[in-house]
Amino acid sequence: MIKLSDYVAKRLVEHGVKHVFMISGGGAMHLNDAVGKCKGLEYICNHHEQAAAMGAEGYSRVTDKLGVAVVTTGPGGTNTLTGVIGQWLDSLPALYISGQVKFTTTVASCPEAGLRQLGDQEINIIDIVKPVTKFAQMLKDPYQVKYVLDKAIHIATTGRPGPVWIDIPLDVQAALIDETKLAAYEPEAPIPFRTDLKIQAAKTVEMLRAAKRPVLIAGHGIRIAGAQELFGKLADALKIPVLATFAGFDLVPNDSPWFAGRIGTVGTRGGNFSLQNADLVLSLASRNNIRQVSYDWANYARNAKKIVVDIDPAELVKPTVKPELPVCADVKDFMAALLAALPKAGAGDFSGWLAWCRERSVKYPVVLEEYKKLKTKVNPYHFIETLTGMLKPETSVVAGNGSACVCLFQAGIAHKGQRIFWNSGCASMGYDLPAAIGACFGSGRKEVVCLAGDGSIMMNLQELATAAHYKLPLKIFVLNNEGYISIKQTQDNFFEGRHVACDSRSGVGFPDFMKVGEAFGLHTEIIDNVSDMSGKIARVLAVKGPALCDVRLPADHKFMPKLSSEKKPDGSMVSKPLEDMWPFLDREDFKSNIIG
Ligand SMILES: Cc1ncc(C[n+]2csc(CCOP(=O)(O)OP(=O)(O)O)c2C)c(N)n1
Repeated sequence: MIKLSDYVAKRLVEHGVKHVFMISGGGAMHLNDAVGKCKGLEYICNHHEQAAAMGAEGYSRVTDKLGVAVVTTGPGGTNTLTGVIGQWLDSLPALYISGQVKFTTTVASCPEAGLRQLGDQEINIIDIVKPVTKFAQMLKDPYQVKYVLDKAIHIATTGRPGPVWIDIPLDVQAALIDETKLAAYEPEAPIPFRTDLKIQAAKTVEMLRAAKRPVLIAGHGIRIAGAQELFGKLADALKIPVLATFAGFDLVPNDSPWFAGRIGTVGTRGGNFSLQNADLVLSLASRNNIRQVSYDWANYARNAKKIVVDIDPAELVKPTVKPELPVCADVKDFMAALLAALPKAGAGDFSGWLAWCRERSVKYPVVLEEYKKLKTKVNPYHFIETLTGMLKPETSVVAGNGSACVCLFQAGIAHKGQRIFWNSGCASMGYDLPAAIGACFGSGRKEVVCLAGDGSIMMNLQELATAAHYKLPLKIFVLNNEGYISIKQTQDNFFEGRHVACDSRSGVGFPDFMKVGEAFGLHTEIIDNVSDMSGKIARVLAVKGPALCDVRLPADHKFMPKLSSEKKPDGSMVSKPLEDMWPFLDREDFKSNIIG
């Protein structure tokens, strides 16, 4: 006989799980004990369940494996929600195991009573997480433990991945079970796609041959499918411009001969000019979200026929982008079929078009010369280009919301094979530090660079203690613009510059980050001018353990270029198409970038 909690820990190891992000609690006491004594499992203690959830995500993003978090009843579960939602939206596999009060004191044991709570610190977590997980179940029958655990892990990691949740009452956690009598889970055979990939691939080749200006869009799903290498092969075979997406940023290294910019509302001019002049878009495993297609989605690649490949049929019939050729398939299978269908010489000679696209990025660089000449403080684009240019491919970069991800997406240098990521769909402040901690454990404690806004880091500041405790080689660069610049810009654009809840003058106070770093026992550095920026970055990177660098940015820097609405004289706002980014180009110059 074995205690159920010990079986759970053992089974996790059998599934290849090595790390568990965990915060202890009375409601999870048997689980905590089991994880703690299980050989082959290392538990990582965060200081907030949101951080544990985001840590599990960062871990999953660098390992391409399941992230696991164990939390307690009540707030232990509810604290994770923002992390869970991020994984739901960005399709990342994560398993949550929560402790629950004894079954006889759960509301679930007496649903007819209409109670809010029966047990101490009880909350019905399953009903709360159901809409944002692929599978969520309270384990009531101890003999179902293997079935439920195996099923949850299977569901989390197959198809379009996502988070799953198992809630285990205390009495079930403690139950003794006979391992030989456990119900087993046999995954159902996947429903075969009705899509005939040979036909779809042939159609794609036909459309490529008919095109003059095709582009390839690299979506985050390529990584989810484990198809990065195949994608590289496909790009080499097609020899057409490749555009990077917000969530798939690091799939296209800067030195790729096919790289033609980054697209979307905070993309680059080069990327968006290429997209908007295309006559064929082959979109691979990108969900074409609003940040990519803009609110003016009717004008998204308006002259292009669109082939959209997605594993989730719902993404192919949504109200925004309407593909001429929707392909519901695992992108890896589709790419293999396309490569097989493609003639040796590719689908045509697109070298002139490719050169045109690549020239746009040279003509309209993100990092302007004037940024490099600031007398005091540093410009975030200049800083990020310099920092990322100095990194080794094996250093992962994790960013939070705001300038950290926007400026990184626009100006960052991605090296081949490097992991650079943030959460796109949830875009929560507070993501950077805990996800970077998770990435550090996932990469075997390799160096991780964390880019955090001064606003964002405040939301999970307690995790500096986690970084310090585990002596992680984490290099935290706080992009300190004395407030929420993302919000300030919106208030400047839409509310005549009335600042509300975005900086110290409007209610948001900040600490001295050097002192904060010191208080947590981190090496600290400050970068407040360009003169020795590279030297100081190098110093931070050379630190063995965790370091915090306070990077002083102007308090009024702007995201540039950026898609903005135009305010008409009557006060109405008009959405601009993606190619017409702010600051608006001189009209003649603008027109010179529009073909036809
Ligand atoms: C949890 C959460 N609350 C609020 C927001 C709305 N929001 C988006 S960006 C931002 C400001 C972020 O400030 P900071 O991290 O300093 O980055 P900056 O915009 O200054 O670059 C806010 C408040 C959010 N994304 N997430």
